Amino acid sequence: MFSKILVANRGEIALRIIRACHDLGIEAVAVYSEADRGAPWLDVADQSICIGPAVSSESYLKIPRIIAAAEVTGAQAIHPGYGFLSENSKFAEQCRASGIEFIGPPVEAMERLGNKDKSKTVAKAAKVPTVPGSDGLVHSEEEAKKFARAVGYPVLIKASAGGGGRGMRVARDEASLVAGFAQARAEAEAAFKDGSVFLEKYLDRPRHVEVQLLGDQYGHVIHLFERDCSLQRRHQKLVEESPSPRLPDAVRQEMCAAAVRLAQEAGYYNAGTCEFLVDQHNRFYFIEVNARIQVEHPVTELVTGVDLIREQIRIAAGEKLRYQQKDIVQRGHAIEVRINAEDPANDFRPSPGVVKTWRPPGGPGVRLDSHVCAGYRVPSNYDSMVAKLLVHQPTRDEAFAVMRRCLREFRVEGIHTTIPLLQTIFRNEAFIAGTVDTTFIERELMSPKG
Ligand code: MV4
Repeated sequence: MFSKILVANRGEIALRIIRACHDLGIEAVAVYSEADRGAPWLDVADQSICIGPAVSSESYLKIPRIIAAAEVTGAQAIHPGYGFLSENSKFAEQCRASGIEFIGPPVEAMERLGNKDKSKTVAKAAKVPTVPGSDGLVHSEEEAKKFARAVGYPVLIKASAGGGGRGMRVARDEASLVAGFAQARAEAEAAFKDGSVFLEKYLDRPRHVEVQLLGDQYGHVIHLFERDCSLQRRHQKLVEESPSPRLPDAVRQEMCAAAVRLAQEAGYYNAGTCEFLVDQHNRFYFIEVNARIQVEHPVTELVTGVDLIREQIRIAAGEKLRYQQKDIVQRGHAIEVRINAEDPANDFRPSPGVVKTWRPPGGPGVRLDSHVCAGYRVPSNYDSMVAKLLVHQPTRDEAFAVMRRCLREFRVEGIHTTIPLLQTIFRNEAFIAGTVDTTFIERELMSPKG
């Protein structure tokens, strides 16, 4: 096992990883940018090193600085968290070249699954259902038209390197296909320096369900059931829960087994997530793999009792998986909400600044993952998430009741937060009934201009 790990991230996930290190008796080295100097999670680490200015490209994304920080502190491994360098295979490769263990999947699996059309090929090889599509990249307008005529409109143009909805266009007829094809390519080229796109049949009001995976370096892969992340706004998840409401158990079992097959096909190990879209007939289709730990991982930790960060570290150190599939059960119901420093009344404008009051909720079955305390200044340079609030209860109804109580109890002053929006969501009939899809927020909860 490692004796010292460098945490290449900030905020709540840095704190979460530092805590997991300490639980394993491992020292944790934190890195920080000038904007995060004096931040509260740095005190929890055993050591901290400044790696550059506020702008991420000069600090949290600067590979040579992070490797150098690991080298000078004698850290044997790096945990990348989520975002930043977490899915950068070049970073994983440079860790390997420097003799530092990257706490994540192997470089080869990252490359195999790193873009959407390649990962779809892997899915097909593993007999995992995929959305009917163009079977590879579409290079010309003519090819796009031919495909769309064959499968029928609407179709979705997707950037191969895409993420967060960027480089994605719905086309409902040939005119919008021609325009969307050019737009998607330009957007993907600008955002990812890779303008390649492919086409899929557009699914109407799908639900987003993802399967958590863990695999060791010896070919043993298990799933830890699913999370439903259908409640999103502009590709930002707001609420995640497990189990997925109204998902028939037979479909759940099939989807989880499919995710395991895909990971095995790709030679994947460590933690990862297989994302699916589920249509109104509960048919599921693979869309992409997230080759990292995700923001919403604690939902799975609550229902399964498995500490995913701890397992990531053990797996990276070469230990065998300590769970068999039969050991993993979904117990009760867990829900997570993301609390952002944004103003919902003002088009979700970021609301950085000093937190004057921070009085979080508590009680049985309540978990708060946050790096914030009273007096903390939320910087404007990074993601605006200030807390993840989770509840774990025997039933979904009880989880909702406790979440409503927690959202009422949570008092934050000095910055705006998304708490009022979350209060509205947890009073919404369709959400309570468990029938929401990925288009719900925009269709039902936002004013026409929102
Ligand atoms: C789709 C889709 C409908 N049909 N693919 C959005 C981001 C990317 N991860 C995949 N996405 C979608 N792919 C087909 N063929 C609808 C979406 C989608 C979506 C998916 C998951 C969560 C939220 C979403 C919001 C809008 C659209």
